[in-house]
Amino acid sequence: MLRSWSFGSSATQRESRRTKHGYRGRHGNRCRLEVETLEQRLAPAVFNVTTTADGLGAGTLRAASIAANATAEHDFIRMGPGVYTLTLAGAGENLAATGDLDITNNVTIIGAGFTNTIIDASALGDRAFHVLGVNAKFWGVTIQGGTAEQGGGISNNGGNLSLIHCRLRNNIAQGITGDGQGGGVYQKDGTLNVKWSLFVNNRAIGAAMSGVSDGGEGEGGGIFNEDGRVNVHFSAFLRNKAIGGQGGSGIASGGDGIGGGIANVDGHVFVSFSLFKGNEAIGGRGGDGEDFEEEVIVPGTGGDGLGGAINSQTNGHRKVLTSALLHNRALGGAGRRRRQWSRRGRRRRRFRSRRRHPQCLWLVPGGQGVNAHGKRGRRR
Ligand SMILES: [Ca+2]
Ligand SMILES: [Ca+2]
Repeated sequence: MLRSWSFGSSATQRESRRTKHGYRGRHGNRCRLEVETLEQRLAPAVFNVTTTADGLGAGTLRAASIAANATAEHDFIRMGPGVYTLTLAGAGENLAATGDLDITNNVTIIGAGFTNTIIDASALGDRAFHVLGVNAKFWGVTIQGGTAEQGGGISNNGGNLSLIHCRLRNNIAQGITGDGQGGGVYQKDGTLNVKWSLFVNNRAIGAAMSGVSDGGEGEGGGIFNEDGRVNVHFSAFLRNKAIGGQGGSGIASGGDGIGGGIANVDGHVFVSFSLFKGNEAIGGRGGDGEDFEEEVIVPGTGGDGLGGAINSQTNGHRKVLTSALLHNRALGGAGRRRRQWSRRGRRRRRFRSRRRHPQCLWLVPGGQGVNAHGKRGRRR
């Protein structure tokens, strides 16, 4: 319990001075020392990560995460330079014991700069971090190599996530039975603040499907946001991709590739003083299908490519100010070959088509003009 010395009123305390007979106020009145019990104070702890290895032993990033979760205070985790490789597999667990590092209490993770402190989840078979309804702030780290259906690098479920001087690269949201959402970050019902950070070569990939199922959608190569708020300032999105999955053989369509850099569904996205370059939204190929009555093989249609840089649905809100959008592309997926039988034998012809998706707004290939609506990506 914290305690303090009290010298009577605060005014007297400020003006008191020590004499050889004790403390006296400005007007010479003697003050009596008292001990006063204060309310419970929460003192944050600093957990230093002292090894780049993974595990539950002392000094690991995992142990620091578990320890920070265990206290009610907003703690700090400090990491020096090095490549911190996460290896303790076990996805679907939410206490940071295996797989991703789950954050269940407010925390700030501080690295030595994103070129020096690298958190690598490529051997984990899971994303790197999972924020569950709390405040999580990252400063000066790279997060790379993570894989999950939602949030290859980080998943933020209802929390406040801040990425400052950070880099997310080579993370993949891989759909297994459907959509892949948020190669770098997946967010649902939360707030994401990105400042002075890089998203590089992250991918959201829809699952390739079988039977009559359409291919899964790839949504948000860099960031996928649903019902939340995303603020991006002084940051760059480079070569991120949203790729739709291939449709099944039952005349199924390819999945859409939506938002190479950012995909926004029913949420808010605000971008300023940032660069989007070389991001792509690519629709998946339609699957081969057979119509036995007509004796034709009917290919499924290709998925749409929507928003090479940013895609925001019409019931979402997005604002892009003073930013550069260069060489981003939205490509529709191709239909498969169409083979048709006739009495004279088989003949083949190319069949290409794309589904329309009128509810979406997306940026044209090349990314000129943030208010360009409804332009279709070119066919492949
Ligand atoms: Ca804590
Ligand atoms: Ca976990």
